[in-house]
Amino acid sequence: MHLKIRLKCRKYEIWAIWLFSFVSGLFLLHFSIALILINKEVPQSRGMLYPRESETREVRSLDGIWNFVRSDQANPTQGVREEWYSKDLSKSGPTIPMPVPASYNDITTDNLRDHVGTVWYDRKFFAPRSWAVDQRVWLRFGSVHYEAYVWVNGQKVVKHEIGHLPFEAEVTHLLKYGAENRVTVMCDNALIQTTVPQGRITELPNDEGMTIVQSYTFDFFNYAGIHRSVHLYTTPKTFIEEVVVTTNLSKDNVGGEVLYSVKFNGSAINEADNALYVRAQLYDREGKLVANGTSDAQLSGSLQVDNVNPWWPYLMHPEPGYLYQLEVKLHASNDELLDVYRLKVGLRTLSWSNATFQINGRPVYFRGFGRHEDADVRGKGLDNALMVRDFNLLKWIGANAYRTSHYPYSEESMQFADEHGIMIVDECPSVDAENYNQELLGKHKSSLEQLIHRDRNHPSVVMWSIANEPRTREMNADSYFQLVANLTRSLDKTRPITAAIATPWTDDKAGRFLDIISFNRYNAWYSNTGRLDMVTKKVVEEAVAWNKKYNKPVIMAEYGADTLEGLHLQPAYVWSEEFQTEVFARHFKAFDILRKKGWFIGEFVWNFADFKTAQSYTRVGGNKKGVFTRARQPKASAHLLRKRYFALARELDDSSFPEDLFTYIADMGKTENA
Ligand code: BDP
Repeated sequence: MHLKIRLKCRKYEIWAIWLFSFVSGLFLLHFSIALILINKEVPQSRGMLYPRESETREVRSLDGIWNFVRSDQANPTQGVREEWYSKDLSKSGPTIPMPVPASYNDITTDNLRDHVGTVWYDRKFFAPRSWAVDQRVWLRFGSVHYEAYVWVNGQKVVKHEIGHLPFEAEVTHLLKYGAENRVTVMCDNALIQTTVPQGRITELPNDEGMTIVQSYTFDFFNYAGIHRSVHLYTTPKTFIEEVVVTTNLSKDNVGGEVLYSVKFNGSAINEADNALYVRAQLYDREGKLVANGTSDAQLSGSLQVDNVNPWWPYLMHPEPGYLYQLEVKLHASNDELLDVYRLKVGLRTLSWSNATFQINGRPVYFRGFGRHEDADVRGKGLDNALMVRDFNLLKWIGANAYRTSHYPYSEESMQFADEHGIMIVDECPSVDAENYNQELLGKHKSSLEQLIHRDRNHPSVVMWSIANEPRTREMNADSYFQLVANLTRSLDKTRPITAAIATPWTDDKAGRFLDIISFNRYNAWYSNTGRLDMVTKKVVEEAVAWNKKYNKPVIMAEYGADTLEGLHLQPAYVWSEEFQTEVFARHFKAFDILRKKGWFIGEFVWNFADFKTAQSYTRVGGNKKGVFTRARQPKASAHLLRKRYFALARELDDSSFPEDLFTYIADMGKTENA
């Protein structure tokens, strides 16, 4: 089975590392750069519509407390060899309770946090008797990190690699209806040189002998487990498997068009007459029908909307995030209604040039953040309370965008961004890519294919980010990123492509394949630490150099400084709240110089909130570059950033200031009631 191959690879890797200590480092380097990358097809995702109830569908959540076992690190395949999935996990050994969704790492008080390799989950559930008739049943996981193997009643159902992305499988034939069933999941968190993201597994001596150690270069904790909701849902025998929506607006934004294309799964009801068709109806926010139509034989069609309410970003319009509801009804040729699926649709257009990015014909300036899905206790587990709090903070601070650094975020948060008019730079899970090889390329491309398949209908998604800080000076980086960018473009021509690059512009080989250049730089932090007088000019010079090299719009995708909340030092000194505030102000000055040049289109602070990282002497409990603490309370910099973001919104989008933006200090020459 594949796991064994993985483990063999891991062994090979360990072996290779040993070998590496005998031969020169250069030998391996030359070995890897000599590889020629071939463009191979990636597997095509199917289905995966977000589970929604309708008159033809039922949805059941399997979230809750599951049983959990960690494997012996030295024996990760034991459970597979001993077929733990064939009976209740508790029969194979002691289990502990584990919440789903959540990362398992911070739940217990022992060393589960640093476990490397496989862990097991199981739980029981009933399948109602009513599901036995004329239904199909699907088991869907929002995300299991990093790799998952799933069994139902002891039968293998699905395997999925790459975290933060959904997967599903039909379980109709495996369920016992009107009876109890069991779902078992084995999850493997190991990251090696051919996973996305990459990591290394090494065997090192410890006090008891040898132990396995996971390392990685990226700067966030490798949380693992069943991170998002698990659903069972039913569909009719013949059902709507996919809906793809694109939208157009007339030049004056008054007329709108919704183009839809549907795929069905199942046999047509009347085999002799295969002609299924779709009825599509579009409802506005008040539930009023504004357009309807019937598809062509390929199940595609278009709806025309008069006096449209376009989808606008937050603060660009008094009514941002306007969504219509598209109702898709699949009919048999005899008009019998087979299936109904509803989804939210925002009507907007995107366009870009070598200097601007426009939404509905108006230039956009991004005021945003790099973020993480990260919180105390639940790690990267979906948490609705946290999600709603985060969106409240985004709106409080006047941001209009964030990047899903450094992996796809929950589907629930994408829907929330649609509703609230927050623009998303949607990033795949490739971080710090290096040692480019064929297998890595395949998985990197697959991660983008899965991401685009999942997120293509979200109006909030305005750009694809194909990598964060890839080593783009390395040999092969050009052919590698050309192939990755080509695939992305072939899957979606309606959105531009970017990548957050930290390689110096002089050495970068990937920028020419992007539509928009994003760069990450930590002036006064990683370079010239503490030198606030060495920020503004350097930011301006670097942005100008990127623009000159590639003649494309430029975004600063990361800048910032670690800050311990409550540490105050005047004059500003690294780690203090004064320092972070001052670093921001020096950047703002640079951004204002750059904005005048016409091609600088956005600023993203690193990071929205403090987050957990691997243990390191440069991190005190994690990365502290948050504008908010991990508990989502503002640092001093948040108040400054809020003033800037609202000032930009007023200047660029004519929006008004919130009443509490400025604290009264003194009359300042005006009378109070003037
Ligand atoms: C950048 C990375 C980001 C890190 C950040 C930092 O893109 O993931 O967290 O640096 O060091 O290079 O704070």
